[in-house]
Amino acid sequence: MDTVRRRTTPVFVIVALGAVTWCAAARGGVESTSLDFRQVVIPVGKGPGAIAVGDVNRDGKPDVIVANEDEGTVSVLLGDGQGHFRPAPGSPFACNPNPNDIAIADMNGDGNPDLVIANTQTPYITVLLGDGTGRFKPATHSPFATKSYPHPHGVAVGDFMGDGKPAVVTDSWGNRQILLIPTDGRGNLILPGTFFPRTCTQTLACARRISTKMGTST
Ligand SMILES: [Ca+2]
Ligand SMILES: [Ca+2]
Repeated sequence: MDTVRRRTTPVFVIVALGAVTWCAAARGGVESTSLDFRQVVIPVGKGPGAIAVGDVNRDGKPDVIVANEDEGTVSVLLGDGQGHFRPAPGSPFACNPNPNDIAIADMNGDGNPDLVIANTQTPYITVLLGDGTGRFKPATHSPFATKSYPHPHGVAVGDFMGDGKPAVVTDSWGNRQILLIPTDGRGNLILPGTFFPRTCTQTLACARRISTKMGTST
């Protein structure tokens, strides 16, 4: 039976900032190192779980995306490159129930990073399109009802089809398969996608079989 992931606390994320100090004595060749860490606590939504890192506002500094599982939102925390974070305008953003995993990719080809979210305990994958400032809104047809069995848990994005468009992979845990879903390059998933055959043990063979089904070549 699948486990329902629920948390009541905490409602923050912790970032540990560290520095390593290396010392060498002038005499005797004694060497030592010390570690200096400080903790930064950042409030987010209820039931924080999956975390992803990407530069969503395109300022060259990494930002943090947190899935708030118990309230169906994602918190977007913009980093200043010095270990400090502030919520993006409009954060947190609604992303449907039980966000369990996050992938960051440009789903509509506008150069701005977007979010792809697996909504576990539901059949859905949610796509939120970014405007390059840290704000997000749902893609036109989001959320997308997949055939994952019993439901998605994890999600990743890549140009798996070699067509220049992002494709989404998610698990189908109940039948020991992976589901590959192409997109239209405008932020929308093209369903139902194709399952990796459970009998397929060689990656290249799998890719060829999937490409044949989808009418593309490897
Ligand atoms: Ca940034
Ligand atoms: Ca985009």
